[in-house]
Amino acid sequence: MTENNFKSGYVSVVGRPNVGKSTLLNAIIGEKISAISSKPQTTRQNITFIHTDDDSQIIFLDTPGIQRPKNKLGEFMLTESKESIDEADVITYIVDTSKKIGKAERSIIDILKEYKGGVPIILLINKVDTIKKDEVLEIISMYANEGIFNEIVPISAMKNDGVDIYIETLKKYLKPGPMYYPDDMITDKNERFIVAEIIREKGLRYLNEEVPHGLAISIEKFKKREGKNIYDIEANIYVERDSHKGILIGKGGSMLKRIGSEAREDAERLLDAKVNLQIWVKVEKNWRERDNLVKRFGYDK
Ligand SMILES: Nc1nc2c(ncn2[C@@H]2O[C@H](COP(=O)(O)OP(=O)(O)OP(=O)(O)O)[C@@H](O)[C@H]2O)c(=O)[nH]1
Ligand SMILES: [Mg+2]
Repeated sequence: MTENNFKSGYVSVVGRPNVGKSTLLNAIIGEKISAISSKPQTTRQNITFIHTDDDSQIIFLDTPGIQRPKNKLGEFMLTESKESIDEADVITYIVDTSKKIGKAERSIIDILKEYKGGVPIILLINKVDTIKKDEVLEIISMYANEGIFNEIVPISAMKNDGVDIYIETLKKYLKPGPMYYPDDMITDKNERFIVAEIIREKGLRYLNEEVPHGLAISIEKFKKREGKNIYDIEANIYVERDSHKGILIGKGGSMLKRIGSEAREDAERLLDAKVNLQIWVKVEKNWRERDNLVKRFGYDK
């Protein structure tokens, strides 16, 4: 492959909350970078995933699920998703296997119609592992009727099924371009960020209702011990209310212990080292409504 045939470009991956955007991108890169959970609104900011092979470099943006904002954090999240669409060379829009185009999906399609200035849009129908083949065909034709998708590809991000077909399809729409990042770089986020997301993900897994959505993680210390393969990490978990603090800590500290020990295991895998993780719980009343706090917790340009 000569330099001239090398292709590259930015690909924005958008969709409703919970359709599997982060699952797909983690699968493509083969590393757990983005948090994944069964609760909506897991991803809160754009995260770059870089996929480099012999003839291309694709720079994917994982984005927050598009929905109407309920607070300042929600406003930031929606801005992130929309900006990623603005910057994209190719848009990837992910939906799940719902048989009807609901209100939430309709509003995203409207946004895409509005933005479509010659930017190709690939539609991915995810989670096809949960339905039958003929149902997949029905869903494909339902979306084809919208008339804005250059390609429609059914996949299962969780089973890594159809993901290679998606990458090959995507390459057809990339233009010749340079290698923007070193070929061994897979994300623009550092280990500190990823560890914070690991902790938040465990919170999303084990806590319910509003509590997990009001978590913010701040890494206070992140240090490798001199001459040893051990990291000392200290984190604060912020909750929005005093009552949430008790829920997060749990009976006799059991909930916090569970979150901490699972987060430590994941962090050890990420860093390939032993991790000593200490977590404190703090309250910042209604921080998601407060501009300065939203920014302080990293939800800022
Ligand atoms: N059955 C099935 N489940 C999937 C698949 N892909 C993702 N999921 C599940 O769907 C849920 C949401 O996945 P995420 O990757 O966090 O979804 P997201 O679109 O990034 O969500 P937000 O960040 O909230 O916008 C998780 O429980 C995943 O395990 C799939 O191909 N099949
Ligand atoms: Mg996500």
